[in-house]
Amino acid sequence: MDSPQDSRLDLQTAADELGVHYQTAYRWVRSGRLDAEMVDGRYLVRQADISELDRRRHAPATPPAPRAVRLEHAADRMYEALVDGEETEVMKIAKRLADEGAPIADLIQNVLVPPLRRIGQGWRSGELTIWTEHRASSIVERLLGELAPNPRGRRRGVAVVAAVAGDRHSLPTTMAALTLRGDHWHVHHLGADLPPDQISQFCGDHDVDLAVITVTNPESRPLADATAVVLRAADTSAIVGGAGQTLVELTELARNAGNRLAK
Ligand code: B12
Repeated sequence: MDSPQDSRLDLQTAADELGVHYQTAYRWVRSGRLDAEMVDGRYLVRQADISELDRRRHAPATPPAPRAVRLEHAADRMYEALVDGEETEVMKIAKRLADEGAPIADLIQNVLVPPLRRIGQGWRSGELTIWTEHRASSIVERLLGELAPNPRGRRRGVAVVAAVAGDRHSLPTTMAALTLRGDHWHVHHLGADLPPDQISQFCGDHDVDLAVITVTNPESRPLADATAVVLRAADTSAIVGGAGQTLVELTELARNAGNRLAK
């Protein structure tokens, strides 16, 4: 004899037990969510399958993974997508996090920086080709363009972001520019490889409150520091920083400079 769990019920009775409309139970059968057997033109469902589905429907939802773990996981997927040149996937990963409310600086720092550093290491060791790095960098460039924030409200002041002549790493200047924009600065993003006299001239002509000079190529550090000295002498606040430092540090340094200006 069948045990009660083996007994089979028609679909209407199964729907009643599950507390759903017949059509819903029918859709679940069609989609494979509920096992059923067709006998003489009728669906029959095992009591055990009804109980199991009922249990799953009422089980507490799995708690979402802590944020840091989710970002780390996203960074791993981002690395794979960048190395494979899967631009659609890159956009999907980043936009999903942005839609969930991840601040731009967090997204860059936790989801884009780790893969780029890994790509830099792979390129250096010969594990990755130069074109893999170039393709990944181009994708990141386009992604950052899509993510550019434009928050409402009063601006803290006018900032310029640039890297000096000899430093061709423009991506970190974009990261800095977006971070400051997200933190309510009005930002002129001048990019990389800029002669220092051009930076000074721009600051003089545009009433700039703060110049941020990003350094990624260590050989450019002396010129970046010298440029900052010239800017400060002309009464423009200037901060120099980059490789190995974070966007949180940048935000704090910029805010401190802004507070000094306000006094
Ligand atoms: C992409 C890339 C390139 C691209 C740049 C494309 C572009 N459009 O930007 C190209 C191909 C042009 C390039 C060229 C070179 N590169 Co390159 N590059 C990289 C790579 C992979 C990513 C750069 C990046 O986007 N960094 C941003 C993130 C990932 O790094 P980060 O340090 O955390 O950056 C943060 C700070 O900059 C901060 N920040 C920005 N502004 C400010 C300001 C302040 C005040 C503060 C506090 C913080 C801050 O924001 C970022 C995020 O937090 C790096 C790897 C790496 N580790 O960075 C190599 C890397 C920087 N490159 C390197 C090298 C050697 C070169 C070349 C010399 C190679 C060559 N033989 O030609 C040339 C130099 C060209 C030049 N004259 O500048 C080395 C530098 C080694 C070193 N000595 O430190 C690295 C580290 C790769 C490696 N592992 O060897 N590169």
